[in-house]
Amino acid sequence: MSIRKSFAILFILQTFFMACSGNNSQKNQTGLNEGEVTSIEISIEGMSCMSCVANVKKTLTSIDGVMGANVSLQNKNATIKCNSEKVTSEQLKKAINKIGYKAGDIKELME
Ligand SMILES: [Cu+2]
Repeated sequence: MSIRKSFAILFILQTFFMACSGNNSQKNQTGLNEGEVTSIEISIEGMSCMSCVANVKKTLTSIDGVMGANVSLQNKNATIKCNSEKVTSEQLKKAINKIGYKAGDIKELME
């Protein structure tokens, strides 16, 4: 087999695998949309600037089961979209407290 040929095969395989993983993540997303998804609002004390906001957002979105987080400096809260089978609001609260802010009231938002 020539070197050129094996490169071509490698390229085809790579494209194939990339297409596969793309499909998988799409499947996962639709799976998550079929239920178990909740929106939670957690009040947060101690945020004073945009880097606090970014910090909280980064921490929340890195938690397994969290699909998205919107952190508001003005409202002193975070709106979190998550899979309730993977993550609890207590876990989210703990994560916020761990990085130096104070998580307070939790509100479950109706979709
Ligand atoms: Cu700050």
